[in-house]
Amino acid sequence: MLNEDLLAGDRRSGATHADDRQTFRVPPAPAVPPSEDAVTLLRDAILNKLAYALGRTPATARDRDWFAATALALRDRVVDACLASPAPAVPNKRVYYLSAEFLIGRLLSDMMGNLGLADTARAALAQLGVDLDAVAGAEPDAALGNGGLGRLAACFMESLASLAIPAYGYGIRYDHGLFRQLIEDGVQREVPETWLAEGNPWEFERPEAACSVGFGGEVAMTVQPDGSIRRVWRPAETVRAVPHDTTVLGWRAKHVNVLRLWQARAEEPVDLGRFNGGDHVGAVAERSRAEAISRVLYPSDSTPAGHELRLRQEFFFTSASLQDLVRRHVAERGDLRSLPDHAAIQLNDTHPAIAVPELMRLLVDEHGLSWEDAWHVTTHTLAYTNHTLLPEALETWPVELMERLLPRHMQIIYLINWMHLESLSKHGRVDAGSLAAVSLIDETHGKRVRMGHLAFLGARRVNGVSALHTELMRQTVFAPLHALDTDKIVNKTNGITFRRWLHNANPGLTRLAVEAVGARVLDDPGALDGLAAFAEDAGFQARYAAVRRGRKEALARVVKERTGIRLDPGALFDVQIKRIHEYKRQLLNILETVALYQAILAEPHRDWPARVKIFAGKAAPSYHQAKLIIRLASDVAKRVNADPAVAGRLTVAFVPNYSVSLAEAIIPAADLSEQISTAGLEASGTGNMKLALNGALTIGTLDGANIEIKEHVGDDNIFIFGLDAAGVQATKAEPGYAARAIAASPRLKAALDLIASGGFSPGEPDRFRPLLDEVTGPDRYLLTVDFDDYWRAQRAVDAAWRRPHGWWRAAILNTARTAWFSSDRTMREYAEDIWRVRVGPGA
Ligand code: 26W
Repeated sequence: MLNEDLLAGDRRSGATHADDRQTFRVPPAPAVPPSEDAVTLLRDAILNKLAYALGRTPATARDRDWFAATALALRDRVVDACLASPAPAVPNKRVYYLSAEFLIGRLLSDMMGNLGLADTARAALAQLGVDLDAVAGAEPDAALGNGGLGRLAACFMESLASLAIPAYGYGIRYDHGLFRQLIEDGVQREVPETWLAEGNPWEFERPEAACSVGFGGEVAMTVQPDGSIRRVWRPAETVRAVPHDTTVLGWRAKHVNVLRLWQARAEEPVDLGRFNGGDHVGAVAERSRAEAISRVLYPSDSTPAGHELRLRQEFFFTSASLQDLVRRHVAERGDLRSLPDHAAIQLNDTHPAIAVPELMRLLVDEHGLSWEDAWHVTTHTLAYTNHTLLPEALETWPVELMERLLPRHMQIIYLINWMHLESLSKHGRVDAGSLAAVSLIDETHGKRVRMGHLAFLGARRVNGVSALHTELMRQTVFAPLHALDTDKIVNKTNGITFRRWLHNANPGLTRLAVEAVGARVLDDPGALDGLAAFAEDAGFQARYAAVRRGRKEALARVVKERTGIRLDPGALFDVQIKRIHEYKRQLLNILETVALYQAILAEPHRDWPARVKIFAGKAAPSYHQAKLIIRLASDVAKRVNADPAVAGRLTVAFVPNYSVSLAEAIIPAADLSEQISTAGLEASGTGNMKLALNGALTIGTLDGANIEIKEHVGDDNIFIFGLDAAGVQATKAEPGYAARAIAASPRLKAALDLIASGGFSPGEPDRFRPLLDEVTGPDRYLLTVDFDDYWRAQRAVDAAWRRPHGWWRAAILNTARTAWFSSDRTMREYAEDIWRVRVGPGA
């Protein structure tokens, strides 16, 4: 078995093979068909794994077995790439990306693609009578995340490896990822997800690198020989953190990083004292309590659960990760005061914000640094990314809970806060009243620790994820802190990895791009702009449209299978795929669907273009309004799809169990991308980028990264509507806006009335009352105010769709002009401005 160090490029006994390694290089992906030898070699390796690692024969092997055998054979190649890497054993600086979520999805095509072995693997399996697509379909999604934040972390990991930036991802190895969504009579039901049920061929368990994480207990004071006082935390309980490493392979296998996910285990599997005393159940109770920490992902990305278990999860992975990187630094460099020169730690939102006091504790209590030195190290090593300004999503923890679970950390937080407030009042920079706004403790709802403020103070840089979001951070939630340090907040607009979201998800479009602008587009997404020259070319347009058509036919098969609904691939595919949330306004889209349905019924002889409305997304299990939105979408689908009067013109489908894999099927098939959040509320969005790259036109508000997408694709190639962020603010200051907007829009009123009269819930007119009460009452998300302009923009879409030449021109220009949204660009910016780490060779 390989040891940790080999894979991590972290070989302590270092120099022995360094020279050999320099001479090895994994060849780039072949542009020519795979050689017979390569196919035979891989075929035999797969057969070997099937027999000796899985104990199966080809005759009895299921797709899942072929998947595991193929993954294991490819994993060997990744290890070879790692051994052949020219990267130094001890890089000058490493990036550590701490995230409670990594929404990875499947890894097979990612690994094959980056190894350049996709065609070889297909041919190797074909020789065994096995279909690669069936094998790939047998891989479960690693759904260790809720949505945007988790998927972003996964894209970043892939880009870091592709740029050869030495990096570790650190997170939690949840036994159960995001729940599986069933839709029964329009109602979401959650079923546990079991991605590990048949093992995980990609990971290496590393028991030898485990460490212990403490909880509870008390803080003792000891007097040192020199008379100084040292505080020592004596936890009441410790939990074992066992790392599981997954290799993260960069494009063309040039570099390999590690994603290290921690699993919680009891220190002792059974309490022998209790066991021998006859208490057999009690003897294992501790074990369940410890192991609960990595049992399941919290399924909400809108409101913090506030449970003690969640705080235990956050501290568990943060502490284990910091202990791990501190140990590595001490082994390699000795003195922890040089940590900022060799490590950059990125906090993905506030979930790992407890890193601020934990790093201080490790440095001061465990390694004997002075408070001043430790604070310097901490604030020059940590950086923090904010992903949301929604007030209900900002994390705070009750002081009482923190004191009980993490007593030493609470002391450190108080001390950081005291020094922070002291220095401000000493310099006369803020009056006593404003101190409350910058304090780490919020005293307005009981005493609570503000995790965003804590992360802000502990970080050298704080970033937002789109230009607008960063500006709003400065003006709203972080305004008081920003005023104290105006250089700290910077923008880093999100990105997506093109390997997954273009090359692997849309091989047809990728081939077309390679033919049109050359193979260098595979290495340099900037080359996509060469497609602009073909935007008007009728022949090219026809081929681009044919690729889309193929993907729409494939999606239609998936939708038929999952919902029974038949989609016409010739229709405009209008998609809204994302978590269900009121601010994302799926309800606005449904209202427009109802209004369109009514309009077609009212004017059946107009030439309505055929449109298919596709929805997919999960609602947090306790988010009742979101679940009701799913129900309404399903109920509208039921009536509309059954009504012969609109057949062939309007079809509605809610596709269950949205996931990374389903996104990979929907995105290349989309004609229209719905990005219609209330302006100012979507921090960035990344689905918007994936859809635009694949040539869907956006209908959207001036929110998040939509604004930057518009700047890149041009005003003529996007449909913008609605209030901007300033308009939203102004409108909210004038109560009664909803009633006025409804009175001014007979179309909106009719749609609301049809829902309220039970038009989609026969015999139960009150079914959607809570949604209607929100929209007609407070309308916090301004659906009523934006409705008419949204309707107008949708009719502009209809008009554009009727002119295919113009439509395909715009689609091609979207693909050509979205290269900037590559997460390689985002990672380069982090590397330069935040981490100050060198981008590796060849990148
Ligand atoms: C504690 C509950 C909770 C959990 C997760 C609150 C908030 C979150 C995340 C911060 C929500 C999230 O995923 N935000 C999304 O982050 C994406 C990546 O930056 C952005 O593209 C999305 O706009 C943003 O909603």
